[in-house]
Amino acid sequence: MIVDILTLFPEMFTGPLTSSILKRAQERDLIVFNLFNIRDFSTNKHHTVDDTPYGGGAGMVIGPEPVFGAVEHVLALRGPMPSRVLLMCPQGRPFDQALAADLAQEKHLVIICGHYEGIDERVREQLVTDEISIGDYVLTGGELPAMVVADAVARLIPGVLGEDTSSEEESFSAGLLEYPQYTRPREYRSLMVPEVLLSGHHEEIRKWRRRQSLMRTLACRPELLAQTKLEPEDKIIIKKILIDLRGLDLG
Ligand code: 4GY
Repeated sequence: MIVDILTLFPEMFTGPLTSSILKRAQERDLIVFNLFNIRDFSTNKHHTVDDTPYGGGAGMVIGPEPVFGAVEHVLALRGPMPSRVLLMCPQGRPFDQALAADLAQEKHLVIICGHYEGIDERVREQLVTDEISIGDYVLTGGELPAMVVADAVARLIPGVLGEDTSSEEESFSAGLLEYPQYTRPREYRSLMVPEVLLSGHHEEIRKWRRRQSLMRTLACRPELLAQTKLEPEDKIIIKKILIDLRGLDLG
């Protein structure tokens, strides 16, 4: 996959793209990240990209000219391949794992990062295929959201997390919160690892983890259960959890 990122602050991406998993994915040619400075596509003599808003108001708006220039440049570079052009903005579609999985199927992504008060509306109308929001808060620019999307998408590309990730296990846990994880030592400051995990009884461990995932999801994010396709055994486990809770005495 090729990911072309259009930004006024390319240096913001250096850390995330040159560390850890994203670094290794690029070394293995599983993903290519290219950074383009929108300012390089300004054609005026001081290379400005923003201007005061028509109609008045505070702040500055990034004009259409350098953004059209940058997007048309990367689309021409990549030739006739299908591209998705993403704009990171609070009014976009809420980003979630399903959207990440959809984007991970693409050959070419372009991510436009706005800054200041916003971007000229004609960019949205003419160039953008997907407006995406990472959450209901306002940031100073689209750069951090672009990194969030790039990271979530990259780890879904086959080989990026290594060869031994089971997509069967992934789809089994899809839509549920993760179960608790432990490693050595078995006892730390008198805090014990749950006995079942030391037992070597693989079926018991699997059932314990499933129950933990369901309990966490019920407690922290019950709305996720409505969108999740549960296994037949899950309904039984949830009934048991609810029966156990009914007997819970808080004193
Ligand atoms: N939240 N999710 C977000 C954001 C900043 C002004 C347009 C968000 O995705 N993007 O807060 N973006 C704004 C700043 C220009 C982008």
